[in-house]
Amino acid sequence: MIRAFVAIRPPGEVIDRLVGLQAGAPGRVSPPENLHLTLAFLGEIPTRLLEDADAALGQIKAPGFALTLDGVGLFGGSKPRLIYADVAPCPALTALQAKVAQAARGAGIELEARRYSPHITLARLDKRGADRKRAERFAADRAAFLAGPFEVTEFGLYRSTLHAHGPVYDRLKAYALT
Ligand code: 2AM
Repeated sequence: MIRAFVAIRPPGEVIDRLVGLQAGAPGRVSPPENLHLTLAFLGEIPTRLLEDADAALGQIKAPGFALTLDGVGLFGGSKPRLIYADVAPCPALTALQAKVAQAARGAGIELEARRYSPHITLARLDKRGADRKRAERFAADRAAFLAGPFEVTEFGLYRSTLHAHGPVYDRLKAYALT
């Protein structure tokens, strides 16, 4: 079984901006190599299904597009569990995500039903909500964060390996947007 997801990796200068943005964040900050924008989380799937997903993802025809990161948000309501960099509305991203989801489902992968909410995870928080005050201040103080626009020219299929020190992500495949 392989834990896999499909994602966009921002270019180096945007990663640098995100690393700067993370300074002072509460919780477990994502290391620079883990920063990405998920398009679909495929879950723990057998190798055969991963191969089918790869074939379907390889068939996707979609143009490249410009993406802008805009602001900082929290997921989890009164017990925030995650701090993220938000993504400015981008119809081309929405269209690509729909194609990726369709490809994955077509390959027989069950995706979560919840609505797609594009974000880049900056830090994961204490589950009991202990970081709430700091997280809220952190996000509010950085509401004006802006990075990009940057060109998205490809997306990738990634493996996630869970370790005690956090997940390690490896890109297995890249797909060009043309
Ligand atoms: P997150 O950063 O918001 O947690 C690899 O785990 C990627 O898939 C992460 O970007 C993660 O999003 C995303 N993902 C979406 N649903 C997930 C789930 N149920 N479990 C783990 N990761 C998930």
